[in-house]
Amino acid sequence: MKNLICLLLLVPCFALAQTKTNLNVIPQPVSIQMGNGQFTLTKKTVIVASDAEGRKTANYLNDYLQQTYGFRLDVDKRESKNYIRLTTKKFIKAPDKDAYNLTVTPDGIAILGDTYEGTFYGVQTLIQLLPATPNTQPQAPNFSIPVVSIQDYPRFAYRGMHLDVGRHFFPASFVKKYIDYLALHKLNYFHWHLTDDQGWRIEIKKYPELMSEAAYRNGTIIGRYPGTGNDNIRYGGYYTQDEVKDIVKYAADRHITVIPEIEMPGHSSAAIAAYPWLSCFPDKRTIIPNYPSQESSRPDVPAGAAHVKLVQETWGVFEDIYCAGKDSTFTFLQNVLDEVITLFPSTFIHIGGDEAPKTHWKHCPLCQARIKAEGLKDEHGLQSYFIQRMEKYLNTKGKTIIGWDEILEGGLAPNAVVMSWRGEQGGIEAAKQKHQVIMTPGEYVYLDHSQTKNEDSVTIGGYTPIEKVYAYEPVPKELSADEAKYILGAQANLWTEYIAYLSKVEYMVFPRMSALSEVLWSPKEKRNWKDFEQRLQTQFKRYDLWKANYSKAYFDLQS
Ligand code: TNX
Repeated sequence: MKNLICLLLLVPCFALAQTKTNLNVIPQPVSIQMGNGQFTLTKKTVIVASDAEGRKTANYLNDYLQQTYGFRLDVDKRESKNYIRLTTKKFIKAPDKDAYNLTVTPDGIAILGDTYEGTFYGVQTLIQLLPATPNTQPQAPNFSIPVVSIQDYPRFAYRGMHLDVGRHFFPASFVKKYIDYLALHKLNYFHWHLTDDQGWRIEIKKYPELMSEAAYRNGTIIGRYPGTGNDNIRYGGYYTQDEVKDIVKYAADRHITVIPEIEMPGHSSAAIAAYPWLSCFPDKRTIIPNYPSQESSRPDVPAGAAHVKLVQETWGVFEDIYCAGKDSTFTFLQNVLDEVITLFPSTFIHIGGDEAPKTHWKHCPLCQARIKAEGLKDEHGLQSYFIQRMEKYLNTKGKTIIGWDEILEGGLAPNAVVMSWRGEQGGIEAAKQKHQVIMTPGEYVYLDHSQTKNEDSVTIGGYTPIEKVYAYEPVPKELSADEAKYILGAQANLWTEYIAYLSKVEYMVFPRMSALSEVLWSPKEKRNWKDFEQRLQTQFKRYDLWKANYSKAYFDLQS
């Protein structure tokens, strides 16, 4: 019928069909032009890929087809009549290096990427043109894909997701699955939070007690105090360097950069438990008069006792941090980073910087001597000295540091990238100082917050429903066009105090990761909640297809 109308009106059907642009693709592409007719993908369809990298992408697609629908396609260098063609060739005028064009005609599907990343993102879009329901005929697939022409590229260069493996440990196989989810959402940075008060998670050969001591604690602590979880069991684990290399490669094959985070100077109880000399007060218990100790509220620690050196078994912010007065602290951290940087090709290395109480430094003679010798104003100046000293070291290795917005305290290290988490203010300030910024404001993109007011699983608090994530705008109005260029993009964080199991990770990130992907990829003017909501219905089916758990909070909100 439509064909007839096209003929009668003598207009190209491509043009006529342009109004129907909803293909249920998330994130929404830059431009979609629907055509007429369809391509049928069958067992006879051949993936045409002419070079080695193209064949890698073809294998990725085949692995997806195998896992999801139970079949693979032949891959060939030669042209075929019934094809999915993967080509990578510099565009004459590419809007972005990650740009791709995807063209479906009745004969086949052509994906053309400006770079291999672009081709890969084209394949991600193709994946979403495939059925969102299981394949009932694995031996004889018959998938209809509408004739369409898509031009697409991302809005932001940094599209990230974070995972805290310090509070709870997740096996390497799950980390890979998480990376797969990022790839399916066209995200390109995985921020791996590897060390915290409750566990050290990366093998460092020079310091074996990081593995034997710092990687384990007593009890899994789902609640706030020991006694509420599975107490007195040794809980923990770490990734061997071989596992880390394998994960980094797995991510690189999906065009995802893994950024390791080694926290300093705070959130360092686990390392201090293994090597107490990293603390300003290495004795098991240090009594400081009038010390406002948090831990004194714990039943097993007498009031006035500032610290018991242990891998923490409760959540929070702890006052015993790396000692900034001792050179041996810096030597330790440099040696740790020496091993870390051999494992991670990422230019960015995250060194934390958040939530570092200054109480110990205030009472530590060596820290006070350092403040004097370096002409620093106070302990905040010492924090800045700490970060700058580590930055200088990493710069000599060709690395750029990222730090949480507390690294603004006492002055930013010269080339530091700021991750703005306590709202957007830190990011705004950093951009004004011409520093690069990654936005991760808690209110919008902390996926440890609950997604419904009727949350029946335990969360850390906060209320961040999917609409809120979707409404997030990473470029603050306060910035001029020039300053806005310093906003590299944004990232959602998954802190795991109350997330101990794999299915809970999925429950917390889905569907909000899908909203994030559209915030980071799609043109601002294309963002439309009502339209997204429609496409989300298909995305829910895809989660089922991927056998991924997800929150049904969205449906509660509708009822
Ligand atoms: C703050 S965000 C932290 C984390 C917690 C998180 C809980 C940041 C840099 N620090 O240590 O896990 O809040 O939402």
